[in-house]
Amino acid sequence: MPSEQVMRKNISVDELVEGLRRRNRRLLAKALSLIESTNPADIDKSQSLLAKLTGLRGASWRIGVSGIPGVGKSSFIEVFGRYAIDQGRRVAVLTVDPSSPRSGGSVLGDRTRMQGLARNEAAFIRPSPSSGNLGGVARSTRAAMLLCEAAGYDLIIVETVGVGQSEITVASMVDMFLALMLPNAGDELQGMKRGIMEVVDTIVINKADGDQVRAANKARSQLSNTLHLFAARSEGWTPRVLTCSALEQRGIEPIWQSCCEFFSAAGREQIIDRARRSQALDWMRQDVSAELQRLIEDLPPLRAILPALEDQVRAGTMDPLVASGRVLARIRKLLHSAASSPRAADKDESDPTDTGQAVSNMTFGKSAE
Ligand SMILES: Nc1nc2c(ncn2[C@@H]2O[C@H](COP(=O)(O)OP(=O)(O)OP(=O)(O)O)[C@@H](O)[C@H]2O)c(=O)[nH]1
Ligand SMILES: [Mg+2]
Repeated sequence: MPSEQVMRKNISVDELVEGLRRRNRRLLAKALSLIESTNPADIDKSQSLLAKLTGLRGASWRIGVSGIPGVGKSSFIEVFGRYAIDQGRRVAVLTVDPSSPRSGGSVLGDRTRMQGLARNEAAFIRPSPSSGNLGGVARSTRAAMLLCEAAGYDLIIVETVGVGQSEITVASMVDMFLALMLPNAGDELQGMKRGIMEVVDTIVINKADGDQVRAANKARSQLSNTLHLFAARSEGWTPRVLTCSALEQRGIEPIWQSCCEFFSAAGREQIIDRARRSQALDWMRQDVSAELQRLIEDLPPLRAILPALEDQVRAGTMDPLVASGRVLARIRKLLHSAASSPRAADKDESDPTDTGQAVSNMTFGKSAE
């Protein structure tokens, strides 16, 4: 939308920083749009915004909430978030949902399930950016956590749907990870992914109401026994299994107490701080690798050889390792010539015939046809 673009461009980074400091929700929303933007001008601006926020973050809890579709994540966050606000917290809810552009219905579903929070002055709800792969969504969610913290939110909840890689990604960006499960979870232990058991700090069995109470209690003891078989995710913390009903708003207090203990028990502060620093280093490295790959694939000499190599690998006429060897050899050559003389690299870039030649000499697999 052009009007949105123009408006965003007119707001300076300093105004955004000041807006966050003043806890202005409209400017927080603008800052979030800025960091989600892939427009090159916005990227420079969002970098300087993030740079200015370093050191401005207050103490916060970052909690991930995952679970299969329909387990009750949004309903739980609504009740849990309101409980947290009653304890004096300011709550930001972010969602990571890279599977598909979110339909209007889905966002609407979340809003109606988190109505109390959505209307509360002490809460801020931001759905996942509407497009992008998991890497891109995770990148902007990490930055979004920092913006929300700068705007005074001290409980950041990241909701993600528990299918595929997204829950592991979210686990790597929060301090504490909660997995919501259904009362029949105990029966499904066989099928339960090992991955999730290794990243949970607390399992919450939701929908422990009506005729499901007994099943939920049974699942609780089965899961508690199973959890012992896995290494704990967080140093000095033994994962727990609790039950609740988001619908009936029961069982929330013990979950809150468990969080308080997770964050406040002796020695936990240093452990969490260390974990955050190590996460920060991982983010930096991941960000560099992701961008590096894009930059390299965009270089004309690479663009000149990649499609042909990919075609041959797809057709089975070239071994994938031979193809990747060719690509890497070309990258090394480019890096070497760039390091010794930038002009040599330019020359290489402007010589597509050379690459074409190289490709036609590379038909290693042809003889096997
Ligand atoms: N009986 C019962 N139903 C619940 C409970 N919590 C949620 N539900 C219902 O379960 C359905 C799904 O709830 P949501 O909160 O939207 O679940 P979700 O996990 O956020 O779903 P997605 O965002 O689509 O992945 C809704 O119909 C809720 O009313 C609960 O504690 N007990
Ligand atoms: Mg939901």
